[in-house]
Amino acid sequence: MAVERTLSIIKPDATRRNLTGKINAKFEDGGLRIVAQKRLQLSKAQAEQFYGVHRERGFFNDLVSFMISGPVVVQVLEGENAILRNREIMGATNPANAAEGTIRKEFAESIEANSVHGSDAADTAAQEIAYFFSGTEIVG
Ligand code: DGI
Repeated sequence: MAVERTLSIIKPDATRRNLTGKINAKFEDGGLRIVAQKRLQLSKAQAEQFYGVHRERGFFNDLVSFMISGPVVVQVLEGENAILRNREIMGATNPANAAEGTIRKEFAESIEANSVHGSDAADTAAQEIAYFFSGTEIVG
């Protein structure tokens, strides 16, 4: 299996409740290594660009407002099969459907305030990592 990198975001609902450490423990216990990390306040333009694929969806404005409602922690996670592995650790988008032991099952408040983002494929992972990090900020 290939070693991959994926982009993770700890969302404002989780930073507000001081859950960064508990969420990071889920990643590390799940076999992923945090090889870059920084805490940011996203601008409206950044959030709109990041979630641009959802621009036509009815929830887009609410999603952008939520993502700028407080600080986020953006991260690069590295490990074997990291993109899929992170999606497993996160759990389903809607916490009502998330499996036991996943971040979203334990911590998410709703389908929107669902505590974490994780890239869904190799091409989006590469784009999303480059959006937030320069090469020298990632130390494997
Ligand atoms: O990759 P995911 O975060 O699991 O899910 P996604 O790419 O389908 O959607 C991105 C985010 O958009 C998701 O984490 C929360 C929000 N979202 C998705 N579907 C809905 C939604 N928000 C609302 N309010 N309603 C939805 O149906």
